[in-house]
Amino acid sequence: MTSFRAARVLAGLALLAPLMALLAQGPAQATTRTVTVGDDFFTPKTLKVVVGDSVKWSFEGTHTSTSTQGFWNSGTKNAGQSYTRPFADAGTYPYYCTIHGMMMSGSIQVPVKASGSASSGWTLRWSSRTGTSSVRYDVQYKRVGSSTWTSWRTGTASRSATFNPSGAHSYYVHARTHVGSHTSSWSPSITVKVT
Ligand SMILES: [Cu+2]
Repeated sequence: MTSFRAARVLAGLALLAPLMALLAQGPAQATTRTVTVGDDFFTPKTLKVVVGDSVKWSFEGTHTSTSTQGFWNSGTKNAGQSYTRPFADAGTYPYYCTIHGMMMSGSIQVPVKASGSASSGWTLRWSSRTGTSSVRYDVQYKRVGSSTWTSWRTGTASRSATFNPSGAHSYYVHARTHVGSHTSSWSPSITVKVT
C-alpha cells in the first residue's frame, strides 16, 4: 500500500520535472538563425531576429559578411564555411559582401522586445547584455498617428525600462545602438498599446 502510494508520488514528480525545467529556463531561449550566402545573394535578404539571437551565415561560395556600419566582418569565407555572431542589441544592421559590393547586400533587424500587457504595463528591452559594457542606446517612441518621434532614452547604458507614458494610446517604439564609434540604424518599430 505504502509503496504503491510512493510510486504514485514519484510518477507525479516525474511528470512535473519537465515542466519545472521549462519554467526554470524563463522567457524564450536565444536561437540561431541562418542566412544562406549564395552567388551572389543573401537569403533571406532581410532577417528579423529577437534581441539576443545569433545569426549564422552559411557560405555556398566565396564571399564575406561585412557590416556596412563597422560592427563585424567575417573576412573571406569559402563554400562550406560559416560565420556566426550574436545580435544582443536592438537596431537595424545593413551588411554586404566586400568582394561583390553593394550589389550583394542584406540586413539584420533587431526590434525592441516588449513583455507585459496593456493593462499591467510594459517592460521594454532593447539589449540582452548583462554585466558592464560600454555599449549605449537611444530609444524613441511616437504615438500612432503622430509624425514626430520623442526621445525617451539618449545614450543610456540601461538595457530595459518600464514604459508607461501618460495617455491611453498605441505607441511605436524603436531603438538604436552605439558600440564605440559605430552606430546602428533605427530598429524596426514595434507597437505598444497603453491603456
Ligand atoms: Cu560576394
